[in-house]
Amino acid sequence: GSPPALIPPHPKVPPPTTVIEASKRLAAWTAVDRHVLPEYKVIGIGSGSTVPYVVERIVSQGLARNKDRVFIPTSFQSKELIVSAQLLLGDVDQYPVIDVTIDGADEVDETLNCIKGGGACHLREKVLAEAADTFIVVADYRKNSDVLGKNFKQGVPIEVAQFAYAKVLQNVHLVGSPGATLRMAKSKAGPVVTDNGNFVIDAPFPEEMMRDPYTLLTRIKMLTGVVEVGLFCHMAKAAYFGNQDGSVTVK
Ligand code: ABF
Repeated sequence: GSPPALIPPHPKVPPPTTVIEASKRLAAWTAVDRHVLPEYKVIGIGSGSTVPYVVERIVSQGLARNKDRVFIPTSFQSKELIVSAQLLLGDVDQYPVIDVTIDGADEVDETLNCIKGGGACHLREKVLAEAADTFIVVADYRKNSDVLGKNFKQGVPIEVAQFAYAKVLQNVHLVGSPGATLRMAKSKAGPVVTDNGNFVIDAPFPEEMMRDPYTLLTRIKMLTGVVEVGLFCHMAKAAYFGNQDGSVTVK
């Protein structure tokens, strides 16, 4: 494809708190300005620490004022975000066709394949990405990569049915990730449980396998007990990365 374009600094983004926060905000604001069109009525809102800036820009652009415009969350966190910004909340079962979904990512490669699920929300995120006419990724510069797994080392997030986790773990080892582990809560009190009541396995794969994420995705998804894989292949239409110098890279 064509080389990533560099957009000049956004004229209206307020001064940064930290460089990373500023770069997240830059990406989010630029994506909202370009992709949340006034005629759009159904907007998917992703999860993670970049997405609050998406909502911030939606509000500051007055895009929340239209009472016909509904916002669909990808997680408990994004539902809270929508509600606290006083946006109209909807669900994907009411609105299975979404105009645009904007979401974060853990890493994005040269052809817009993504690792997602570091926040354990990738099942709903993928449903909303797929339901959207346009799926847009926003992130800071650390997520911009050439090969998945180079920056995000903890592995491919795999959501699994609780009772099946040990068998899936064994099979993920056989697929090529001997280092795969069940994700534990930070408190170490037990496994992380997703919004859907499932567990998450983190599976690092060798670079040669990560160079073909679609094949890897299909192999993992075939394993019985797997609910969804945090590899998003051929889904994103564009990705925006805020840079340290205040510019935005778009791929
Ligand atoms: C969600 O939040 C996830 O798919 C991904 O794990 C994470 C990215 O978060 P952040 O914007 O905080 O980097 O989008």
